[in-house]
Amino acid sequence: MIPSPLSDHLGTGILHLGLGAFHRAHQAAFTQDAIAARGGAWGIEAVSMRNPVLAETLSAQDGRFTLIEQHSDGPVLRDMSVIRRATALPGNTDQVIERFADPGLHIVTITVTEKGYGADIGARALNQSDAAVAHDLSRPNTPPQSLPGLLVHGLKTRRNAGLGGLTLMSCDNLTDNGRLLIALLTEMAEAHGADLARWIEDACRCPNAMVDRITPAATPETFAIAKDARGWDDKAAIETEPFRQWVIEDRFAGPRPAWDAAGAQIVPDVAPFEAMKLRLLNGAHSMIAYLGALAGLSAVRDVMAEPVLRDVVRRHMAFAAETLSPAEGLNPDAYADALISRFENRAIDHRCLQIATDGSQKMPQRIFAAAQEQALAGRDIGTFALAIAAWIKFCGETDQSDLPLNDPLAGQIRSALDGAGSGAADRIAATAGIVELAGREVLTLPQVATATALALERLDANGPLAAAQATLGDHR
Ligand code: CS2
Repeated sequence: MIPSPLSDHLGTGILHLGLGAFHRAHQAAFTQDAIAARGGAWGIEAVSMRNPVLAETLSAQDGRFTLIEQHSDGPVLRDMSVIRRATALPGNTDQVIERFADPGLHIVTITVTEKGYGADIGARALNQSDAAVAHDLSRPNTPPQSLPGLLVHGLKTRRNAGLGGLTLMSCDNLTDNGRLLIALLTEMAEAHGADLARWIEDACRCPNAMVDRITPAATPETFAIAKDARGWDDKAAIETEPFRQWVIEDRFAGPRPAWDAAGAQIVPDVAPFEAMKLRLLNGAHSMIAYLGALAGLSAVRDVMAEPVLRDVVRRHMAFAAETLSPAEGLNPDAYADALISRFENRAIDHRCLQIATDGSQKMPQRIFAAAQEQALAGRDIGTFALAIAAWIKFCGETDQSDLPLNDPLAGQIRSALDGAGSGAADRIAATAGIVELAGREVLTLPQVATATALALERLDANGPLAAAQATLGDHR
């Protein structure tokens, strides 16, 4: 066990929204290391947006938890103490808003998943048909219900206290996440008055950030490892891989932890790193999740143990790499090889069904955008068609099984697929007709529609392994 190096009296300069597994394995670890290296009052107050259980658990443990890093030669355990306060948002909205008026607060970080922003990710604006967003826009003087609403209430409180602006950083897998966040904040702030919107634009900064660390949901095995090592029941323990990466745009409103001393890259432009991660790692993850689930395989590591699936995943990374603009310091081929090893890590039980959730929010930036660029440039869309077909088939099959489709557009997907004929082309056209699906236009491009129909027919007729084999045969 690596003991925590942090003092008991650490100020909380960071407010984090979205107290999930990823935050504890990624940002908490970088921040604890940054404080150990260079100091600073950078303790974290973490807010659980929906589920109060984890906030209660962490509070009962004084914010301490065990981070289990699964190296090839065995686990390394770390005593984490950087989270100084854990709060559940339900029932405590006023208290969280008040925190913004703390002069010691400089940074708000966010991991609420793709769907948590109340955004129309295609239009890069607030999603007006989201009930929480609509509420916050029409009744700005009542307690907020959406993330942008909450942030704007907090920022208004800060401005009214006469304090300077904040850095607000999205750490979710969305294209240009910082620019998206500032656009949502200013749009929401307009409902409170143009002066607040201008203050946010002038005083606050939203850097783009690429975050990476594969962190599955904890299992009973996770808790058993922690208990063995510590002798007490750590119900907030989490397992993760050794690898971690954080690339942050150098765009801060005020001070920041020395995250670079902990290995984070602070760069002028995050876009090339972000595109490589979204298209190679996350794109391949979604492909693995849908093919794996259709094949009855439980985890990423099981999919990687099937040679034909492993090969089609590596091939997909090569296709995805062709869509990247060359950038200094990036080597997509070496990155892809490293990803294969990370996905093969036998100690990481990363479930296909976990990654398969919220496909409508993930496919646009992981698969659709790259497929569209390739098709419009007249290039082969290769494995992209297989990934899209696997998602459509997964949605249809999940709908008919006991397992509910876990997606904010589940209702729309269900009615589109239920109303379509059983033929591959019909299901693709029905999916392309879901107006809320960002990037759906790609499915209407003739090259994409034809290749996806072929892949879907192969999945229907012979299953995922044979479909992967046939795709590989087409693209030697
Ligand atoms: C995964 C990501 O669940 C998913 O959709 O693709 O959470 C992935 O594990 C992380 O982005 C890795 O950094």
